[in-house]
Amino acid sequence: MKKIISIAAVGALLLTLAGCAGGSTSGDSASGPKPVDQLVVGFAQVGAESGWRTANTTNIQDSFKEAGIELKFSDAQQKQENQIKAIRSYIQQKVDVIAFSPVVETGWDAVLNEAKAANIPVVLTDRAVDSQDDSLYESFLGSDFVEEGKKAGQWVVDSYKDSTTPVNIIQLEGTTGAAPAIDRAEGFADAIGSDAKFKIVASQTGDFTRAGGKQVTEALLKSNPDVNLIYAHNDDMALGAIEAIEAAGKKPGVDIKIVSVDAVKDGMQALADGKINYIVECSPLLGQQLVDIVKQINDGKTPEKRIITEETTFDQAQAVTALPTRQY
Ligand code: GZL
Repeated sequence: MKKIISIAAVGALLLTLAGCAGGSTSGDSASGPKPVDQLVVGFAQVGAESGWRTANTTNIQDSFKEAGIELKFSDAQQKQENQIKAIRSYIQQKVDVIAFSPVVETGWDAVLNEAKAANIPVVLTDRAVDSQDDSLYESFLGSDFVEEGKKAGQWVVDSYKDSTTPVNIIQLEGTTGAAPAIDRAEGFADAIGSDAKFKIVASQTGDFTRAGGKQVTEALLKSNPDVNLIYAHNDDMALGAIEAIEAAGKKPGVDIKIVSVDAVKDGMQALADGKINYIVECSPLLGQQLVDIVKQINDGKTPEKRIITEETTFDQAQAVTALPTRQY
């Protein structure tokens, strides 16, 4: 009888230890933090729709390589169902942390509850979700998009402060339902709402792509020939708009002013060349901060719930100065 009890006791001890080796890196597991070089992170990226996204992917992959942490990576081609599939795959693989940039704000509670049930912490990077349950993610790391829209709108208000005629604006929106699209529109409207001379005569999504920006601008210029300014939610759509404006025989930055967001290299070059008038920076360099959050979680620490990145703005002269040392 004694022999059976001792075998049962050893079995129970082994099960307890095995239980700590599951998907959790949280400090509450009896086994404590994992060695950093044994951590595995699953990252579900939006896609490769823009220069910003490419820079974001490169920076995250380089940061995890430098940290010696395995990064499983997936590109959802801007489709939510692909991101959800990738997250489920990471849950099956029992990764230690899942990180992703939600392509749109809604529709994540189910899969995030599956990650929670599997005791796998989730970190939101770049874009946010609209879930009411903020226990579904450890932290949000990214920009304040409303503030970015306000900065863009404030430049418009300042630039036209002496104008007494209407200022007709075309808005090129980002991906429908995406946090940056929703919030950049909100911030911009707040800023220009102070004066009725500013009129958004048309607003349409170009899906954050150069092709989308060109196609939408071509159509909207035909129906709004007296437009004064284009507000693009990202540089790629602004660059597409430049092509459409030039094809219409007008001078971008002069006949039709352009305000954009991101400050990626191609956008900064157009700004320096005078084809864009102002760019609000949105930094894609989130990799090191994401590595730090993963390490905090592994050490059983609680990261800040919302970590906002530092960003600035550029006019044409500042772009000329900044371009030579631009990282992305
Ligand atoms: C913003 C990011 C946006 C960029 C676009 O943080 O989500 O998506 O502004 C990118 O260039 O496509």
